[in-house]
Amino acid sequence: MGKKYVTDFTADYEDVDIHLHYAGISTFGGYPHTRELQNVDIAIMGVPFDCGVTNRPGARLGPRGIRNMSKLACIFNYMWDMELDEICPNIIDYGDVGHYMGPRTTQYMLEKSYEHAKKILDSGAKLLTLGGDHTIPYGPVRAASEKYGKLALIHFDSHQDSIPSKGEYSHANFAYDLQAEGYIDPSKSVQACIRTDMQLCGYNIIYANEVIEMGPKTLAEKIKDTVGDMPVYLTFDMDALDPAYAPGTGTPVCGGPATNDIRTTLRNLEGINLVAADIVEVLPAYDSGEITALAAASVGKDLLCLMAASKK
Ligand SMILES: [Mn+2]
Repeated sequence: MGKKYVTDFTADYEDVDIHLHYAGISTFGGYPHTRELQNVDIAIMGVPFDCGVTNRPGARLGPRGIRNMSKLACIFNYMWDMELDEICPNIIDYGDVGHYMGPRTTQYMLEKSYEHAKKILDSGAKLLTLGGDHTIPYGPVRAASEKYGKLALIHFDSHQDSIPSKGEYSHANFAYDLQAEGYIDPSKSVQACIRTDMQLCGYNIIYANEVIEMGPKTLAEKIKDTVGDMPVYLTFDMDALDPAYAPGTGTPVCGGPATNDIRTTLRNLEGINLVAADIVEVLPAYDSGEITALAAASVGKDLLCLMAASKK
């Protein structure tokens, strides 16, 4: 499934698997859509869910928006001196799970995303989940912790998402609930780019102004020092970025870093033991010029490389 570039201009393009952004069925990175999990290195799974939002809806269209920009974002190896497809020859797009509209919508999403994440992780594959709003990490985090033990969380967000749900789930609860349930060790975890104040529950918080002042390489070192060699779950809320770089998101907050600073941070996290990750809160309807979806897809490519780096 290696990527082919257009070098033979006499070829019959319909017969060649040429990696064109605008043609073909839209899977993440152009990877094959299958649920066959034998020998899979990384599976990408969509959770088109946005019934947990407290402000703008529309993140249910996030997986489609991210997939649409991903062939453009995934084609180059810029910043990563690795051939992703050589280290991970079997990357798949698992498709979408947990979509249902009815009285049990949230519960159904929580159950199905957990079930499928568990199948993927138990097969030995790593998992990248595309949200959806920030209610979607429950299933993947629980499944990853059952496979790998207590997790360190790397949480990029402008919000702490640390309000206890008390069983009424929204996109503002997972960081509290999942440490209270014992899946995450907050003392070995980092919340970065924060610019709101919610409940403190033991996480190491690096506020957005500190992120910008210290720069991406220092930020990456601080995060690596905190998570050490623990299995890591990384969750990336697009509103971690400044709204100038990610306008298409549900609850934007001014004062965040640029896309390039965050990509450089991810590049410098090489060495962490990343077992699963997600990207959430892309709202295509509010996204001018597909900036946010492109940034999300680029972060997605970086996360695949970070997963591959931890396999080397
Ligand atoms: Mn947020």
